[in-house]
Amino acid sequence: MTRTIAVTGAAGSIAYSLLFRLAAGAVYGAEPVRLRLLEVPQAVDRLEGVLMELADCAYPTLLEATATDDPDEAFAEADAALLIGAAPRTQGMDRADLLRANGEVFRAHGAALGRSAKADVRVVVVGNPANTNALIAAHHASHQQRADGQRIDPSRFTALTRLDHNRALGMLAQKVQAPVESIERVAIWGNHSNTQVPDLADALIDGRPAPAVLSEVCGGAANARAWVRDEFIPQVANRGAAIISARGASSAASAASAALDHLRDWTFGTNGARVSMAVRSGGEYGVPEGLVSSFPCTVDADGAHRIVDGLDLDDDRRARIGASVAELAAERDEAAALGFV
Ligand code: NAX
Repeated sequence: MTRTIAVTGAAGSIAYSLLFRLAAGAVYGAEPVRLRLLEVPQAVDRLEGVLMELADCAYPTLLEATATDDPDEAFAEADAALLIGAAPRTQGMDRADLLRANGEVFRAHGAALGRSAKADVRVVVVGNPANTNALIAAHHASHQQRADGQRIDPSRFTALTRLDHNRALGMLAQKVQAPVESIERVAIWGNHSNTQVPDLADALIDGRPAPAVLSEVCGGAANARAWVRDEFIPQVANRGAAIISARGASSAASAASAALDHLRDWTFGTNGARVSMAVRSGGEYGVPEGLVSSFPCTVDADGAHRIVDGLDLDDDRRARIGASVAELAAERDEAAALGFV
């Protein structure tokens, strides 16, 4: 089966790490891919250079790669779309300014996806503010008249919190000196912002509850709780800023890797493992219906994602999740006030 994948912001930093792995089979293995790269008109020349390098890799799995500045052309018959392209956050800009600039981008991209992509397209929004951009794009996609009479369901739009999830996994693995594969059930809740809730209360390390293992490592349950509260949660939530200050540029390779993990798991299933994805809420865990919020999810073998149900959240997690979800609700209200939804 040949897959058609659209990637926006394709001349940017994250895409430069992502496209080569995608073309080489990181998501679809030996299945051939067609890449449709979208950029703003002024970056299409740079994109030609990326196309040359892709051709020079001579990947057996890369059937074709094309570049355009026309969203409908980029999204035509797409099986998946990685929406990385976004208006950059410039000096002095806060999240509200960013939302205003990106509302236009995601309104246009959502509408074009709604008209041109396959009805069962999988959309992964990476560009920030990712959750609310996904909500805006889903809204406009689902309101398009299509030639085939179908309608793209808003649940086909997700946002990337897998990077936060992977950061949490990496940090916990380092703390307890255990391989990443021995850790399950880490979760990220809420917004992809510093209000997010990294959660290891239900995590298992080699099948043992993470809080018990941490208690041994930290010298007692109180120390373990302090490590989670004072180091783990703030460091995961602020990792992006730490990388910018260390590297002088925002996370690119790790963001690319996480986006590929997200799309691969969503396409082929997680075999019961929990991953974090920002998905449309149906009201689970008190998150208002329609918000795109991060939850622990599993994906069935047929590619249907499900929010893990029945988790018993303590007061601390409830309060933190409530605060992050309140931020998402405020972003949605602001998007509504600006006419984006
Ligand atoms: P870059 O500035 O390197 O690249 C972005 C590219 O998008 C540029 O080439 C630009 O021309 C293009 N672009 C802008 N508007 C476009 C449009 N309307 N159509 C098509 N292309 C358009 O940024 P990069 O480092 O690649 O980051 C991209 C986005 O990812 C940013 O919004 C960033 O904040 C976000 N991130 C999200 C993360 C997540 O976990 N959800 C983590 C990493 C990253 O911070």
